[in-house]
Amino acid sequence: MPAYTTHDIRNIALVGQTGGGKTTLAEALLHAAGAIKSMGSIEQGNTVCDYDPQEQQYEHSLNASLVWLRKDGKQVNLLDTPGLHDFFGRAYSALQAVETAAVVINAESGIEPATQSMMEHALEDELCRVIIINKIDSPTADLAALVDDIRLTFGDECLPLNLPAASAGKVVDCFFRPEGEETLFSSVADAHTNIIDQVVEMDEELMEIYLEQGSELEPDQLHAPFEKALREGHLVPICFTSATTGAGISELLDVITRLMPDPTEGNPPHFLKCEEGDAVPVEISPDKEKHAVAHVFKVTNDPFRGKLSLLRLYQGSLTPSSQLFIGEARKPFKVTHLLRIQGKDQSEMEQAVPGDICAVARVDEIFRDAVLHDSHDEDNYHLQPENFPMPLFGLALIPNKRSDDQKLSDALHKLQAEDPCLVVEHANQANETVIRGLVTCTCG
Ligand SMILES: Nc1nc2c(ncn2[C@@H]2O[C@H](COP(=O)(O)OP(=O)(O)O)[C@@H](O)[C@H]2O)c(=O)[nH]1
Ligand SMILES: [Mg+2]
Repeated sequence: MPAYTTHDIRNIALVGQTGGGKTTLAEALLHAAGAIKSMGSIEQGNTVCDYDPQEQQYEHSLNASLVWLRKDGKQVNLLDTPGLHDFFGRAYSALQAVETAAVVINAESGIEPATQSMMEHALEDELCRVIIINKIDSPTADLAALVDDIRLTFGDECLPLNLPAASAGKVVDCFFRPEGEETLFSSVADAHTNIIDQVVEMDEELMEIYLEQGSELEPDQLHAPFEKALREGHLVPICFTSATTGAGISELLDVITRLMPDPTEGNPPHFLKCEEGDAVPVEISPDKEKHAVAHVFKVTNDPFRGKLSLLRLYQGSLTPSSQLFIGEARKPFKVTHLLRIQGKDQSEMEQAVPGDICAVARVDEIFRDAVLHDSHDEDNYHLQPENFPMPLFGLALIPNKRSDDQKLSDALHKLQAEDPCLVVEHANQANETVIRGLVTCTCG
């Protein structure tokens, strides 16, 4: 049995412009929680998330990576996503698996195109959102102006949960224990009042208590309205961090474990039963006694380790002996290797509970976006289609040797299976293979 329940799980995707510090932030969170002994860096090419040799060579994330940590009994599953526009499909796929999108903004460069896309996309997907302003150690960052800019661009519901301290190097909590030190701008008392005012608007009874009691509400009294405010987009908390100095990292871990939704919270996933041209919404609940229903949000093909399928379990439990159908297939496969993923490392799991993110190895028939289930009652179930950006650029490929045709075709189909925004076509007239992607360098 796992040492945690569905209520203990927090699923978070780190999204945003490349260079904002998402991969370093994941590393810092793992380190702070004791999941890794020392912190790797992008420059040394030894982070847990960017383990692919190409990622290390380019010093950019190219794939969504799954890592996990345990803090105060909570199981935090983090998906670090690529911020390059070329790989938005991979970032959007990761958003399908989580309750919370953590949009990372680079304090040096402010709001960038990917910030905008990810904020909008997460809202469309009805996810809870939190903004992380990273690189607060930068001497060129104007943090007060950035907060104003964020509120102007994304609305007044964006409110700081903590603030950078006047003496750089740490942040001051404005929510749990708002007795504070001097801050770089604004004040702890103002930030505290603004957050509480925003949260109590979700609950009339609490509003009355608040008006009688003043601002002495306990964080526990605020949990339900806080979660509702996140779910309804009425509140987008802002947290400050420096992934390299460690400022704000333990505070961010607290925010994740104490305030972010568990899989029974947040907005429920939209599953559809698609039959004879009709798509009817169906309810899925994070109940471990019900039939298992999982969605495959990522597949990778490793030449040595074979196919790895990352899945989010929405209902029921999984064990290595579970027998699962892939989509509408009549014959099930046996899970055998149910895996927990830590970057490139894998460890066997005895059981997955509803809401957890895990992986299944070496099942060639699984494809990205497949629904895996253990009863024919859930045949024809699909997760509502994601609004992926359309591929815009095309590149014709001709192998050097005609005899390499098959090799090229196999490699491209594997790539296509991994990236929802990559399309491989055969142009019959010209007898050419054409790949289409989001920008030219995807195809280069
Ligand atoms: N000064 C500073 N540099 C950072 C911080 N976080 C990340 N970096 C650096 O910013 C660069 C991009 O970081 P990375 O984690 O790859 O960003 P990602 O593209 O969002 O994943 C790397 O050189 C990091 O060392 C930070 O908090 N402060
Ligand atoms: Mg990265």
